[in-house]
Amino acid sequence: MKVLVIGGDGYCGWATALYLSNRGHDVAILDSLVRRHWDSQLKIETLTPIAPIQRRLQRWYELTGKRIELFIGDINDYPFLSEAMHQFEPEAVVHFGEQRSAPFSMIDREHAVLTQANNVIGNLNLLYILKEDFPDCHLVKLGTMGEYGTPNIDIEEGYITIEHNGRKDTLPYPKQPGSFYHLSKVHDSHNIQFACKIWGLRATDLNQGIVYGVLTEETGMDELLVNRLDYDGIYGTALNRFCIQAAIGHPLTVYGKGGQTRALLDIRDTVRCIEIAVENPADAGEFRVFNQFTEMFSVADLALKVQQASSALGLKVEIDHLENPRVELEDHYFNAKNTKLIDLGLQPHNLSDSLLDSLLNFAIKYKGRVDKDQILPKVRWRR
Ligand code: NAD
Ligand code: USQ
Repeated sequence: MKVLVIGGDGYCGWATALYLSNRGHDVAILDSLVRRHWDSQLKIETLTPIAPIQRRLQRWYELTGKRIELFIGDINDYPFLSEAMHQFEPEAVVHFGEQRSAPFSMIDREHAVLTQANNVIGNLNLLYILKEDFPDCHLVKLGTMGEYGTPNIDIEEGYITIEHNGRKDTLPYPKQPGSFYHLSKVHDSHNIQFACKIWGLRATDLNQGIVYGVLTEETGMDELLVNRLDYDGIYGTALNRFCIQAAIGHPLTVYGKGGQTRALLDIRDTVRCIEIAVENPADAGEFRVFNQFTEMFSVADLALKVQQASSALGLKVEIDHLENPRVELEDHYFNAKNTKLIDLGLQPHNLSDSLLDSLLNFAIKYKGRVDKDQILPKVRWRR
């Protein structure tokens, strides 16, 4: 199939673009490269030295003979988006191209506005170009498990059947997100659902959990194909961050009690989930929602696992409980469903000692690039 990967220079998008290309799909990447720009503005860098996108794609071609077309530009620029879509004529668009850090969105007014404008308007432009000229193209949109928040009941996949005053209906699952970033995803979901209803578009909203790991078969083929791996207090996410902290002997930064439970998945499962969604499109008019994760862990559990795996490698690692910079429950019920992707064939890579071992060794390999000043969290949610 012809698949356009928006945000294909990023962590999930790069791994996905190569994976789909390797599996025989005709892939193009669209990216504004704004993430590289935000990194330099924030004076942060991925742990891994990532090559310029053109160099990455050239290397991919040299190694595999497969071409990935490249469109550099912003989906907020509608004429650019329209031209790229007309040039490539995709059958599916995978949309990763958003500002994805919760702390970034909570820095100040400018960053909250930037996040919501970039994400919500970009996604709305995409809905319009699909409606205008590609009504049959399947939109595969990356949402987040964080849209649901942490309700005291089981989390369903997108919808919940409710009985109220003797009547019954299946309604969108309530959303209680925890940052202006997570809120932008909720706004996107609403806009996509509305567009499917009024224009008959076909869309899959993938409520993805926290992604961990770095190596996929494709990105591990060559140093020039290496993926980004964020460890800083803005873009670094829980488990990846803990492994890099362990590698440099920094105490693991658990926020508060660490009882916060989250849904997680291996990056090798991210790419497979996208393939499953692309190869099994939603029906015309259908707004389909899958919860894209494989396991649930508390933050304290994750820290403990990293501590144990580190000790097996001879690293002595301490766990710190920092004052929580966020506003979130640290003790709560969390039980989310995730059967839809498994029913369609996902075979999860559960978090294992060997994965932790490989991630720790990967972090050790690049530890000389770590800027220790970027480890502690600097953004606070409270006034
Ligand atoms: P990333 O920051 O590594 O990549 C995002 C890419 O999108 C970047 O290359 C950036 O330049 C590009 N981009 C952003 N705005 C754009 C725009 N307006 N036009 C064109 N390109 C634009 O992020 P990631 O970790 O790969 O996340 C990808 C998607 O998956 C995001 O939507 C994120 O919300 C979602 N997600 C990520 C995780 C995770 O743990 N990383 C978990 C759940 C959901
Ligand atoms: N946390 C710590 N210590 C750290 C980092 C995080 O205790 O050093 C805690 C946070 O307080 C939070 C949890 O770990 O309770 C997860 O935080 P995170 O930074 O790993 O992930 P989050 O901010 O939720 O965002 C990440 C991605 C985002 C994606 C989301 C999926 O950046 O794009 O949408 O994971 S989910 O968490 O399911 O919403």
